[in-house]
Amino acid sequence: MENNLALKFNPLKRSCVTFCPLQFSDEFLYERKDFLKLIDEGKLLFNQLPLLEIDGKNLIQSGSTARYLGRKAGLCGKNEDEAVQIDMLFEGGRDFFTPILAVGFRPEADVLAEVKSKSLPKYMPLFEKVAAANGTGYLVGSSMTLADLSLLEPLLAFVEYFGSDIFNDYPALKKFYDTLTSVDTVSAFLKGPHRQRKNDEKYVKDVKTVLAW
Ligand SMILES: N[C@@H](CCC(=O)N[C@@H](CS)C(=O)NCC(=O)O)C(=O)O
Repeated sequence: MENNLALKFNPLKRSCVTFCPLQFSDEFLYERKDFLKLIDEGKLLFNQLPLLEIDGKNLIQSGSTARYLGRKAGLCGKNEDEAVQIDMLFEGGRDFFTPILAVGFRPEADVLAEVKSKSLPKYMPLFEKVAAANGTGYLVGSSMTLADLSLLEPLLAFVEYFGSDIFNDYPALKKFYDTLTSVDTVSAFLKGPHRQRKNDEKYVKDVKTVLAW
């Protein structure tokens, strides 16, 4: 599949759909009028971003979108039991990730302090247990799934902000991180043009402009 995906992001720029091993192009919105145009065109069912244009469809809701791509890429499990396990972990990974997205919209130091004192102690031991019990370097089964991508996103962000000491008490998560970042598609993504960087002032300003916050 070649370049037949357009991801219209502005907020949620680190959404895990960008890890999907399919070719895509992404478009960012910088002006309010471009957001209103998408609404006028009837592309945004709930008048919200992100939007994925694929297969002649306009997909919204980041979770639905990720699952759609995940199914296409064979990342949603081999049977119903695996699928529901992957889905629960996928949602848990998103919950783990959400607080740090506030960086720049609230003072960075406050957000990071909260992540350190609340999110990390809550979720790291839980995901450590899952990764250790599975034992393969992945969360479910012995190859990459949507659950892994959902957890990798917050871990990448935490390593960026706090360094790899976050793994000091979590050997299975360290193995998970090393395994995932070595998967060819992930490694290529991390080095490639689609990888989004930390929120900066310009990004926060653009989001506020586009969404009229
Ligand atoms: N549940 C939705 C939430 C989408 C959402 O809240 N989008 C925000 C940007 S992060 C938005 O477009 N807000 C504009 C609005 O609600 O007017 C998803 O996961 O995609």
